[in-house]
Amino acid sequence: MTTYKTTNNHDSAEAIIFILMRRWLKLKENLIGHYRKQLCLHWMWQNIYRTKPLNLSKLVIVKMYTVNSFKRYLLFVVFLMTTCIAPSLASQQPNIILIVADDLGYNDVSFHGSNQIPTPNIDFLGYTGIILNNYYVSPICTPTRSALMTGRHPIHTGMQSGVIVGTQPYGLPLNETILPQYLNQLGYSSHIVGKWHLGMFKWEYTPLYRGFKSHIGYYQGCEDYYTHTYEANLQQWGLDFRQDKDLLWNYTGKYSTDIFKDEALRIINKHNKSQPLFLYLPFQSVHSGNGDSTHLQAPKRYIDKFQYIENGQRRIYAAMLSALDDAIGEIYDALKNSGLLDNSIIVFTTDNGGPANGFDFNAANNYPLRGVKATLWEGGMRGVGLVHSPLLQKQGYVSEQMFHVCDWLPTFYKAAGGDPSTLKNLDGFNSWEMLNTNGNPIRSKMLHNIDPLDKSAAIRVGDYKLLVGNVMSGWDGWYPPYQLYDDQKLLHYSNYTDKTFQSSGMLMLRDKLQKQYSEFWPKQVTSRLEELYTFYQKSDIYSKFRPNLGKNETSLLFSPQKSSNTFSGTPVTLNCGPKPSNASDNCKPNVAPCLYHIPSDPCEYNNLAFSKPDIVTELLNELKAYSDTMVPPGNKPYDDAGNPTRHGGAWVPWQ
Ligand SMILES: [Ca+2]
Repeated sequence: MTTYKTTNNHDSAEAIIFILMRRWLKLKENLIGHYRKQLCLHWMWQNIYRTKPLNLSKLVIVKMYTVNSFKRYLLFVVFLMTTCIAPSLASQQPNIILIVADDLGYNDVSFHGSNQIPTPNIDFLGYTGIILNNYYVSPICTPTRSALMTGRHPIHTGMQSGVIVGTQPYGLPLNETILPQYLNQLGYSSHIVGKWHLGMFKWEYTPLYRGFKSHIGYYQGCEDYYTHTYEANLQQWGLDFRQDKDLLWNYTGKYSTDIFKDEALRIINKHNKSQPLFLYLPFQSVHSGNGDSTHLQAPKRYIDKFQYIENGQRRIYAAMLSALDDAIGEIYDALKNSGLLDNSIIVFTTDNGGPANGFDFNAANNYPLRGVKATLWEGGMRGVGLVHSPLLQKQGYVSEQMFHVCDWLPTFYKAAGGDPSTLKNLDGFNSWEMLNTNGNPIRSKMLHNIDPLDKSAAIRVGDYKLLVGNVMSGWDGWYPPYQLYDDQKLLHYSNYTDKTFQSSGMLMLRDKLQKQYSEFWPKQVTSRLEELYTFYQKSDIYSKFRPNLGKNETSLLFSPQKSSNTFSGTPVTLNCGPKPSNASDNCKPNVAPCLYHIPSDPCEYNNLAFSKPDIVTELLNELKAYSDTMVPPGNKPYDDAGNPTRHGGAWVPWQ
C-alpha cells in the first residue's frame, strides 16, 4: 500500500479508496464481522445475479464511481478479498508464546543430558518440536532482551556493555520499534508477564509505552522471589513489582513463578481468539535473588523433591527450575485446553549462559561447556533454546543451523504474516522457512559481542570462533555441577583445577551419585512425559495442519520407552573429545586472540590461533567491520534521584 502511485485522478481515487479500505479493515473485528456477510452477499448478488444495484453509499467506497468500470471491477475484487478473506487470514495468524528463562545453564535441562534435574515439560516441547543446537544469545540479561525485542545486535542499540543497574538513567533507545509494536501492526494483542530490564528511568521506556497491553512483573534485573524488592546496593533497595503502572505492595510471600504462571493462564483463558496473541513470558527463574539476602529461593515442596542432591545450593536451584518446568507444563495445558495450541508457536529460550559455580551467587551449570554467564566462552552464550509448534511442517528434529537471538524478531514477523524485508536495519534473519523445513542455514556468521568498556570481543564465522580481550579470565573453567555437600568450597573457581577435581578422591562418589539420580526421579516425571506424548499422538494436529504427513514421518525424537523408573528421550549431548593437559593455559585472550573450531571442539579446549593465522586475520577483519558500525554504549552513571528512599520505598520512573 505504501508504494501506491497517485499520478492521475483515477489513481488518486483508487489511492483514497485503498486508504479508506485500510482504515475500514482496522476497525474492530466485530464491526467487520457484522458487515462482512452482508457486503459479500450483496456483492455476489449484484455481480452474479445482477438483479439489484449495490448500495454501499454509507460505506467507504462512494468515490469508486469516479473510476472506470474495469478498475472498479478490480477494486471490487480486491475489496471483496480484503473484506471477506483478510479477517479469516487474521484468525490464522499464530499465537506467539515467547518464554524466557533467566540465567538457565546449558547443562540444566534434561534434554541436554543432565540427569540431575528432570525438566519433563521443557523436554517435551523440545523433543516434539525443534531443539536448537547451534543457538546463541548474549552473555548477559539486558543485551539479549534488547536483541529479542529489536532484532538488532546490541552493538547497534548501545546495549552491548553489561546490564542496566538500579538508578542508571538509560534504556533501550526510544527510536527502536520493538517486537510487540511490530506484531500489533499485524493485528496482535501483546502482553508481558515478568522481567523487563530494558530501562525504567522514564515511563516512556517501560512496557506499556512500548506496545504491551498489560504487565505484571518488575523492571530491574533481579529481586527477591517473595518480597519482590530489588537491591541495587545496600543504599538502594525497594519494591519493584507492579501490575501495569501500579505498584503491588500486597504480593509479599507469593512466589514469583506462581504469580507469573497464574497471570499467563489468565491471559490465555480470557483471550479472544479472533485476535492473535503475543505473550512474552520472561520468568524470574532461575536468576539469583538479592546479593544481601537469600540468593536462591524455592517453595519447600519443590526443595523436598531433590533430597538426593547433597549440595544445598544446587538442591534449591533444582527446585527453582522444577517449579519453572511445572509452570511451563501448566501453560502448555492451558493453551491446549483453550484451543489456542493448534495455532500457536511456543519458543523457550534462556537469556544467557548459566552463572555456574557460585557466579552471581548461583548454582547453574554449563558443563562440559567452558565459562559462565557474562563471559564470551561458549558457557556464557550457547543457549538452551527450542521451538514447539503444531504449525511447523517438520518437527521432532535437532536444528544444527546457526541461530542467533536477533533472528527471533524477523522469524516471528514472518510467521505472523508480515514481510520481514520491510523491516529496516535488522541484524536478525527470518528463519521461519528454515525452521519449517530443516532447510539450509540462513546464517554463516554471527557477532557475539564487542564490548568497548570491558574491552572484549568474540565472533563466529563458519565453524570458527575468535575471542579477544578481557574475557573474565577468572571464570574460564569447566565447572561440573555441584553435587557434594561442600562443593561451593571444593569447586570454588579461585582454587579449582582439573587436577584437584580428579584427585580429590571424590570422583567415584560423584559418578555414583550421577548414576543414581534417575533412580530418585519421582514416577510422575515419567508419567508426565508419557501423558504429554500421548496427547500429542492422539491429537488431530497432524491431520489438521499436515494432511499429507503421516505420524511416522515426523521422526519424533522422543519415544516413551521405559527403563525401570526413567523415561527415554534422546538427549542432545556434546562431544568434546579428549581434554589436552594445556587446555587451561593455551589461550590468553588478553595477550593474543584465541581461535576455536566449535563443531569439533565445543568445549574450547584447543586454541588454534597459532596454527591458523590466516583464519585469525580473516575473523579480526570481520570484527573490525562490525566495530565500524557500532554505536557507543548507552550506559550512564548512577543518578541518586532514582533511589527508592526518595520514592516511598519503591523503584519508580523518576525522570
Ligand atoms: Ca540473565
